[in-house]
Amino acid sequence: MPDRIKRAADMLSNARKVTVLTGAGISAESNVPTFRGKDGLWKNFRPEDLATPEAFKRDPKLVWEWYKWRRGIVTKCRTNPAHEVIAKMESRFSSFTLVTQNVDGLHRRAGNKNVLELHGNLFKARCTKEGTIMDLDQGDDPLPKCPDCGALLRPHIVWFGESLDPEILQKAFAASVSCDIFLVAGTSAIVQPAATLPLYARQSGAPVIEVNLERTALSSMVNISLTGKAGEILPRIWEQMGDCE
Ligand code: BV8
Repeated sequence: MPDRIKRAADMLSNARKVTVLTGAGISAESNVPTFRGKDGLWKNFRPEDLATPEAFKRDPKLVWEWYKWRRGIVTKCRTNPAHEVIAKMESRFSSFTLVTQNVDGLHRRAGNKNVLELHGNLFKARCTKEGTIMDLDQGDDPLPKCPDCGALLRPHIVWFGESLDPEILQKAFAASVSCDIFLVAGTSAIVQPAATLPLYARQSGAPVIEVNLERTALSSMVNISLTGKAGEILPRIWEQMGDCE
């Protein structure tokens, strides 16, 4: 493992354009629940009941209540060393794109600016009539309404069966096919189209480095697979990159 960490650090040290894809595992050490692990959200909740447009149509109060509960968890969380290294990377490379499937906003809290949030953001809402995206202040309202037109708001989250924002997805694809190195961390790489991004990078000639607690569907296709906690491995890579501060 120390050898592979050193190799990853050397590869990153020599890169100019870096793209990073993150998933729920990056926030696990901040105590934000993941989706598919032993204590993952999908062990206790059914995505069909909470994270589809049909679920929202059937029972918008229940869906809003679930997202409010998740916002409450995230509000109490702090960023962890994995978020902090990824934030420092943004100023280290001449071109850096962070693509995240996370909706918790912790990457921005850690200091990243160039973030493509593929699946939306827990702290934003969208007007169901006009599509306007806004910061969310739900308060005690079980069914928040648009301040402009009074229509029902919905969480600004990409649910299963919904298309991702084409502009954000296009930028994520472009950053994946044009980078020198692609780093993927804390994702089971199951949900599409996010899971395909590392494969696009690989096909375009960029080495892919994976950091995950366990092996994933991607592991056999990456150049370096590092198994362990992102909050421990990413700081070790950063330390070995040299001339970083
Ligand atoms: C779409 C709601 C067009 C938001 C989420 C092609 C093939 C098969 C299926 C499909 C396909 N294309 C589309 C689909 C369907 C579907 C899909 O991918 N299904 C999967 C399950 C097979 N995709 C879609 O519907 C997407 N839309 O493609 O539109 C379309 C439309 C109709 C029909 C066809 C196409 C929309 C996807 C939106 C997903 N929204 N959830 C919410 O409430 O938050 S997905 C949910 O999973 C989260 O958003 C999350 O971001 C995402 C990804 O999960 P991960 O982040 O990877 O988390 P997970 O728990 O799985 O894994 C955590 C990992 O961390 C683990 O590997 C663990 O080992 C690791 N870990 C844990 N701790 C640590 C760690 N690693 C390091 N350190 C640690 N400390």
